[in-house]
Amino acid sequence: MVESEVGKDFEDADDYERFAALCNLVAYRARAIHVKNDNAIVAQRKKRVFYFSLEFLIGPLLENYLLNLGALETVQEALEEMGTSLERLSACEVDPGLGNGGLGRLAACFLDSMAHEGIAGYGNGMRYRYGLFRQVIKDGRQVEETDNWLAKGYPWEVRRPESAVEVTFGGEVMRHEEDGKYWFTLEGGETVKAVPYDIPVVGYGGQTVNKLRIWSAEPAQENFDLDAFNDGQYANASKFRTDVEAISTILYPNDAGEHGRILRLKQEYLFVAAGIGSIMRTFKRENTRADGTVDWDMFPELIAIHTNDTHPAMCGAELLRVLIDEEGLDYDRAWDIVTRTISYTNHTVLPEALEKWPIDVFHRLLPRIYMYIEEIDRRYREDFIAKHGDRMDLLCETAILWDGQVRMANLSIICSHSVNGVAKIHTDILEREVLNGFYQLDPEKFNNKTNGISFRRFLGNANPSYSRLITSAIGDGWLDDASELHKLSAFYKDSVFLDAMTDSKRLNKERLAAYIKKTTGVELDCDSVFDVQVKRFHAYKRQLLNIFKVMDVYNRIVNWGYTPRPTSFIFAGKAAQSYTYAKEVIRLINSVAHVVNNDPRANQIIKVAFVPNFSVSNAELIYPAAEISEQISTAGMEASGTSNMKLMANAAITLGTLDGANVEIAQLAGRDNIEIFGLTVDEVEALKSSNSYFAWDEYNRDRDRLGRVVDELIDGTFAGLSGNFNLIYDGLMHKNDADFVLKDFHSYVDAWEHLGSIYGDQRRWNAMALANTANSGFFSSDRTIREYAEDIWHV
Ligand code: H53
Repeated sequence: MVESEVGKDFEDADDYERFAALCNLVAYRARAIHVKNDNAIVAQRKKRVFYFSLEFLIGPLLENYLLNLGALETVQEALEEMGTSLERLSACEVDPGLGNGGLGRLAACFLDSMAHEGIAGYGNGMRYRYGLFRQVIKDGRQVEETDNWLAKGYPWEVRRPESAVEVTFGGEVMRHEEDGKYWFTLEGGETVKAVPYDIPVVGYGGQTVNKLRIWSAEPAQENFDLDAFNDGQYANASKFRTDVEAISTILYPNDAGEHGRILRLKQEYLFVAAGIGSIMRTFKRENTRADGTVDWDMFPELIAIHTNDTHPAMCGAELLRVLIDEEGLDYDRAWDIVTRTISYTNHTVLPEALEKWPIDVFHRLLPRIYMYIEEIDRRYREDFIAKHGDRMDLLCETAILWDGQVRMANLSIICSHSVNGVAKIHTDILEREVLNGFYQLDPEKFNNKTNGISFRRFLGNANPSYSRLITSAIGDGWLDDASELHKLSAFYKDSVFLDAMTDSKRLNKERLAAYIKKTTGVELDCDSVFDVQVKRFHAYKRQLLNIFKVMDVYNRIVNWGYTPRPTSFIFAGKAAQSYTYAKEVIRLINSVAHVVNNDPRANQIIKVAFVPNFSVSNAELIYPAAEISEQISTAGMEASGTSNMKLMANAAITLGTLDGANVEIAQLAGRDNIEIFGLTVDEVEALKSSNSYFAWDEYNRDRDRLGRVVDELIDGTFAGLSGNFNLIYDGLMHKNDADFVLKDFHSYVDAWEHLGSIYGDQRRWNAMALANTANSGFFSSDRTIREYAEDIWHV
């Protein structure tokens, strides 16, 4: 293979060439299965599911695909025999940063699970030229560097120029009339060619191979300006190209936050229009009758389109446009097809993440789509007034066009037959508050689908020593069906098993410690507790609360002779480039690390490490080594969280608030096996609505510990690396601590100390940790996908 791929002997090829040859071998096999699957889908008239998402954080694929194809060990052994190793070749694989965080990774886990469940499920996304920025830390600060993930090419993708779709922006809508009939066309505007790249998605068991299709924007025509070139204006000569390619150049680095740029709207329409264009082509090919007519009734029977957050909200309007303008269906028939085909998942309650676009911007960029949105909105209002004329309050909450803006969440909901949240408590909050208007009107539309994760990747691939231990005890059926992990409950009192857990964790801690030493220079003590918080930086996720705990513990060690359980506090995560507050928290953590790690009075007991550039690949090193899983968001704010599930599976004990999926983790693992603290959702809501919370009261109540930590933000204690932390101080003390960090501080530190007091009894600790793994199977994305398939997609 190496010979035919790179024209060299295996001996002469370098690691990357060997790696690429191995990928091609796997992809070759995968594509053969895919073609067989595709033929069967057509023959059996099987329904297809299209998962539209602006983010797919797929991670490195090689080891996962070898595991799924049942070839992992064989390949490992073969490579050893050839004088190299899988580990060595895998290290060559890029980690495509085509997503920001939870939402993008969830989409990737769903692809894996759809293939495992034998569903014909396809991802539809964007092929960003540059993925999410690479994070480096300089003087404690996050600095963003370009992620040129395609520099060496990407061995898994195949470019499919023959399947390109033309997409038009701008232009003018013209009305035509003949014989009492009228219709509209879009004239002029800028036409862009969306070119798809396909990446195989290999399901566990090797029976099903689906694909992820990502779109790249290219000029529809080569308009090279020869005159400009001859004039020496080289950049101008190919300006037509750079303008168009800008659409798929970058991933917006926002996670559950604002997306206010016009280019973002272009991205959203590009991948929606291209995806629907390509679905249409296939549908018509397979459903055109002998007389040339198309069997449109079959459309919702054979196709489900799922919209991940509001980013693909235009799916409804675009499908409507194609069915009416291009295929000549009447409005009512087309609308019925749209609403039976489309479904929507909401992933956040943060108001700033529910996208809104100014009508004038929208109208100018997408005039025909805007007309359809106007018509959807007009009919919605008409229907509403006929049915609930006395509830104008509900109409202003639920209409699409309001206050000069297009409300994308409302558009998504109105075009969908199903709306779901991503954890029980999140769906409750949607129904009770955020989307209550829609819920009152149509409660049946709402349902919950608690998120899940891929156990094969995040336990099987990521944690070989623990996986081997589990498999030796209960067999490897858990890879296929994670609920089999329940069988581990037979080992809660098995001292041999429990002691083996310590050995496995130790190996993983050493592996992580070596990585941290290499990337940060910080040396961790593998006898200390590994306390881990890894996720995006966001005020509501309260990394600040965690570092306040560290500052307090440090103060007490240095001043009061306190001896806590020795602990390594490990953080990782990126902040959106423009999110100054979150970036300040990163700087604070690094500044505290700088002081603590260099203070001989404390650094034998505690250390702080910030792992730079959190990504799928280093996440796979971090989860297996974790012992405490920090899930400490302000109650009501984290829709679900998924790192909580990955850490639970890897035998870390959750220290968390009753928020997101933590609530379900507590129920499943049992309250004795997880440490819950802090305000509940109801308490947060009560404090907010009564205006009875005052940050200064918390500060004054405890000047010795909490007050001191707050003061240290601005008194120079941690200013050594790059200055004080006035912005954070202001947020707490002058903006009244919107995330209740001070309020939850004491219950949080007490809860942490309680966990530390248990840790000394390793067998007790491991039994608790094992109860977590044993009860984590519910959080398999296979289960989540089965629920989507049954309740929403009907496949
Ligand atoms: O989606 C995850 C949730 C998590 C939530 C996250 C998310 C994004 O990553 C981006 C945008 C958005 O609206 C939500 O914050 O709680 O677990 C997957 O559902």
